[in-house]
Amino acid sequence: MKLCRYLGADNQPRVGLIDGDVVRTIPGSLTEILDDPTRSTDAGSQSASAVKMLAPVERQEVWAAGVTYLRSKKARMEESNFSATAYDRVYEADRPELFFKSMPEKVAGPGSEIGIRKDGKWNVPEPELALVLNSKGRIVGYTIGNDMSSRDIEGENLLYLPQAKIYKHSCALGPVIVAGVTEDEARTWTIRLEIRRNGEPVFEGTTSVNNIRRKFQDLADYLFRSQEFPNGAILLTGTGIVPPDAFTLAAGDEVKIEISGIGVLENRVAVV
Ligand code: DO4
Ligand code: MG
Repeated sequence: MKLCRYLGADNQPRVGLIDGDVVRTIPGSLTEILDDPTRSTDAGSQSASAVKMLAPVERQEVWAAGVTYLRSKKARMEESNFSATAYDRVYEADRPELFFKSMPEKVAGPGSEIGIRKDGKWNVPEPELALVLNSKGRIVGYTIGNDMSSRDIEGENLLYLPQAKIYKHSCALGPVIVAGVTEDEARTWTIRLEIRRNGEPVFEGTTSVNNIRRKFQDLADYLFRSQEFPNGAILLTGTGIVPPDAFTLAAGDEVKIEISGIGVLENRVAVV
C-alpha cells in the first residue's frame, strides 16, 4: 500500500492512497492515518500525474541513525583524525547513534531543492531507508530519506555534527510511504544513488538494505526510550553509499535516490 501527501485543488495538503494512476484522498491527518492505515478512502480521487507531491511528513520529527553500515563507519574513520574510535565503538555498541535531523516543516519534498552549506567544502548526499513510526513506536511504513551532510565539518570535530547535518534543506523525504511491509521484505530492497552534473552522471552507487547492521525495531525502540512522539516520527537508518573522497556536490547537481520497493526521490542541489 502506497500513501502520499499532496497538494489538493484548494492548495491544502492532503493524504492519499496511490491506486495505479489515481490518488484516492484519505480523510484525516497523517498522524491519524499512521495510527490506523485501514481508514476509508472515500473522499474523492485525482490523477496521480496531475498532483504536486509533498514530503510525506506532517507533524512528525525526523531523526536519523548513524554508522549502521560498515561503509559508513570506514568513511567516517578516514575523514576524522581524532574521532575515529568513536565511530568504531558506536558501530559495535548496543546503543545506536541517533540524532535529531529536521522539523517536519523544514523537510524538502520530491522535486524540491536540497542544500549544501556555503561554508562547507565537502558535501554529500546520504541515501537512506527511512522508517515511518506511529505514536506507539511501531514501524508502519517506509520512505526514502536524504541525510545531506558536510563531511569536512563533521570530520573536523565530532561536536560539529549538528552543523554538518542540520541546516536549511538538509533533509529530503519522499516520494511515498510504503505501508504493510515486513522488515524481512524491506531487507530484500536495493538502494541506488545517482548524481548528475550538467546532465551527465558523475557518481553512481548501490547497496542492499540488508547491509544495515541493526534490527529496525531496535532502532525505533531506542528512539522511543524516555521520549514521546505523539504524532509518530521518521527515522533514517543510515547510509551505506559514500562517494569517493575526491567527490563533493555542486550547485545544480541532480540527486536521484531509488529504493526498489518504494520509488525514486529526485532533488536538485542549491547552495544555502
Ligand atoms: O556519525 C555521523 C553520522 C552518521 C550518518 O549519518 C550515517 O551513517 O548515515
Ligand atoms: Mg546519515
